[in-house]
Amino acid sequence: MSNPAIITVAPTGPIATKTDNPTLPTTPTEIADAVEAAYHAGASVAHIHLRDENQRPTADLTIGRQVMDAIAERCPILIQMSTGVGMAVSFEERERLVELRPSMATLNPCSMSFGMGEFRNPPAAVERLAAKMRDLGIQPELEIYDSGHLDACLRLRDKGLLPERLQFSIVLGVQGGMAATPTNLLTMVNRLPSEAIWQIIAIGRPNLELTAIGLALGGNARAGLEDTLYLAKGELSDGSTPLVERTVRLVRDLGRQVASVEQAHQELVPLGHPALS
Ligand code: KMH
Ligand code: ZN
Repeated sequence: MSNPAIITVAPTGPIATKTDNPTLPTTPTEIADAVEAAYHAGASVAHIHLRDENQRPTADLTIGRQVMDAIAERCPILIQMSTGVGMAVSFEERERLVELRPSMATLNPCSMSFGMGEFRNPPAAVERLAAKMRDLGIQPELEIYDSGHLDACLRLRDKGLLPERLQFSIVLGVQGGMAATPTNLLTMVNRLPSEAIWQIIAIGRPNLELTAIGLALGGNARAGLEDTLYLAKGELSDGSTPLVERTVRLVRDLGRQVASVEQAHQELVPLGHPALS
């Protein structure tokens, strides 16, 4: 029997606004409500981006604490804080977010073009953040948007900056990274270390097909408005919950189980971060 599928909800992201989808949660209360609904639908991890009062991405620690507290009041879901934050926020501000001690946080290993923007992750700064996460016992989720990003992660591991068992998000469909095709997904999955934990993040239109292929291959899955604003062509999703529910159906139709928070914690946070206690 295959491993239970861990579903991560990504309710906000760094780019969309309420103009793009009026149900996009941006305030701490809206984000926590969206996460709670996704938890009840089957998500066991919440990937969190923070926004200020003008909906702009922010690494403000007070807002971060408010969001984490509001989520913890509502449900025991694992929190994976985005250190990607948004293109206009400096790396120095972004990296401070790990001081909030989420169970997990993303680690973006390389700089790249990102649509018309520039996503800056200089090598020395990435090493510094990886070391900080290691020292704080925060599990990194490695976001790889191109095949060389995997090699960069393996070099970080060889320098002792990452845990032995690596956890990847294979991000497909960002303009500046790999295209969202089944061939690219298979190529990346075949190159991962055999014991690695992984999920696909498919941006935009191919989100459903590639999420289904990833689940069929034994990976985990991510769902939410960060990755696609639509449930079907021309049909905006009413928040992230319908996208999580769709992923739950895919998991079950494929004969797999949806991981509980406890199972996700056991799989993803091997050091036993005190987040659940
Ligand atoms: N929206 C993702 C493709 C992160 O969260 O660390 C990029 C991102 C990275 O937001
Ligand atoms: Zn993100």
